[in-house]
Amino acid sequence: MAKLHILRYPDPRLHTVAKPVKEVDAHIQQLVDDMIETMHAADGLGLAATQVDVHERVIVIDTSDMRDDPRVLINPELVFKSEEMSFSDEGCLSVPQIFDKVKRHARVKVRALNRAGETYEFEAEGLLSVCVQHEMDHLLGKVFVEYLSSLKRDRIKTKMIKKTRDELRA
Ligand code: GNR
Ligand code: NI
Repeated sequence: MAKLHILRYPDPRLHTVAKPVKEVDAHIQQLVDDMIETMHAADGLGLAATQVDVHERVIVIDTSDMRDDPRVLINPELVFKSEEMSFSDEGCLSVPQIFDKVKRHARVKVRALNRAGETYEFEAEGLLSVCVQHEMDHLLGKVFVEYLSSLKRDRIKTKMIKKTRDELRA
């Protein structure tokens, strides 16, 4: 197991579009295990491979209270999106300490492959639904701040660049 480095916005690599996984082999399973370790160590609810600079369609999500029930979503597709939308506060491990409201489908149904390479489906609402949509955006190269006004986004960009520079100096 290994903890991976998480890219920070505005790193241009966060805008890479991920490719579908061709085969769920030992290499992908190792990536999944490392992503779960990285997500748990960072106290995140989810992590997309894009955030660790791997551009394949792999997501891990753990919204369980005990943080002991990680879901693995390989090549995820939304097979249903509710017309009803809802707003909730989002954050991102690639944009630390920034939280803002984003509008998402209230409910979604997801089809994906698990860590064993088997197809499964689940329905999500609430926080899990938000996380699924947030992580699937990452695989398309999209970060949640792109839903905010350009004024807010520019302020966040400046703040992140400064924060990263200060951390490197310290
Ligand atoms: O840890 C995370 N929390 C979170 C809170 C509200 C909506 C989405 C998220 S996902 C985020 C982890 C992350 O950056 N995943 O890409
Ligand atoms: Ni994120």
